[in-house]
Amino acid sequence: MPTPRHDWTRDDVLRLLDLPFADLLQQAHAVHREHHDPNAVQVSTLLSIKTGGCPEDCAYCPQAARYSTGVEAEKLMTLDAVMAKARQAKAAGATRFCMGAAWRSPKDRDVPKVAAMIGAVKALGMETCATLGMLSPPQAEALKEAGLDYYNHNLDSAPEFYGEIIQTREYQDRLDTLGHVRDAGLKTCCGGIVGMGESRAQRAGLLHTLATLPAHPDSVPINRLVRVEGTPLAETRPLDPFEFVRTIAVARIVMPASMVRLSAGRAEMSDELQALCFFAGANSIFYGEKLLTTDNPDTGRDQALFARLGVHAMQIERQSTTVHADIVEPLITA
Ligand code: SAM
Ligand code: DTB
Ligand code: SF4
Repeated sequence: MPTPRHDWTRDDVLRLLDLPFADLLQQAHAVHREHHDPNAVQVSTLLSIKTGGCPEDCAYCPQAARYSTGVEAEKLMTLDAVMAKARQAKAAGATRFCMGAAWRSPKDRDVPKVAAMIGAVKALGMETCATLGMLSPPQAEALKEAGLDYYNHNLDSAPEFYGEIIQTREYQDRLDTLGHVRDAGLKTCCGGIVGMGESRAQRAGLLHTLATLPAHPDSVPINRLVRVEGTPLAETRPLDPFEFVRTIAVARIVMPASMVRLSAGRAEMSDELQALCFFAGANSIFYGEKLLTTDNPDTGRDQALFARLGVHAMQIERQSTTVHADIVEPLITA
């Protein structure tokens, strides 16, 4: 298997996005087959452990306190409540449980509480992921110590488009947190959102930044903007679905060994569009009726889609500290 390149130029990435659709998909699918089982999809369930009331101004986000979106601010969930949701997710066939909090960054006093959740979810035999905002190096280390496998922290957009979307923290803050996460030995989950009104060149800018990080993210979530009423992006013109598929395909080509996650926005996608995304190289999804606060397809629809496509859920096999996600089994019916 060829070693992934880290020297992509922005022009290389834009040239890929500009290819005729069939040429791009053929290339992306060939890369996909070279590095992954094309019929296996990793399945994670998300839970919002701390919802709403966020001080940040991310223009897409229903959880920002400053927008009237109908999302009420809640306290951090209890360990028992989180465990009940994790058990449910496991029974439904998810192998990774991802806990999200509407924080700019966690307070030090919150870290032991989240660490307890991570330890308990891990003890169920699931992989763990968290997305809690910016982390200091000691916070990243404490989460690793608790048994965290992945940390999700997105770049969200190209550097030059970022200022149109978020003003309460800098692009560099995100790069710094990703560095702390890598230094702590955590796996990185890092991607962005498309369909926020950016240009194709700006989508190339996002993909180029991701593909030239010091290490390719282990997991690359590509979110299609979920337009939430009350947010500044509520009326944004929906992205051409083919442009979304192109973004997935180029992510696959430039980060060939990474998992590419067909992330937010699936509730509004047809089965055919999702199948095209899998063909283009997407090999993980969020599974379960809710993302954090917005809808995701129900589990029955996903199980039926997997069956129709002959797709299997990736299972995890634990050997000491190394996790191999290479055994495939059918998605378990709840
Ligand atoms: N507060 C933490 C942070 O921002 O890092 C963690 C949770 S935050 C909701 C995680 C990610 O969800 C964001 O970086 C963004 O990429 C994605 N997201 C939030 N709202 C979205 C929306 N309306 N559509 C698509 N993706 C969204
Ligand atoms: C990611 O890239 N997408 C997920 C996860 N990481 C945390 C979140 C999507 C959130 C969509 C809006 C919501 O449900 O609130
Ligand atoms: Fe807060 Fe995260 Fe939403 Fe931004 S994306 S407003 S940081 S919850």
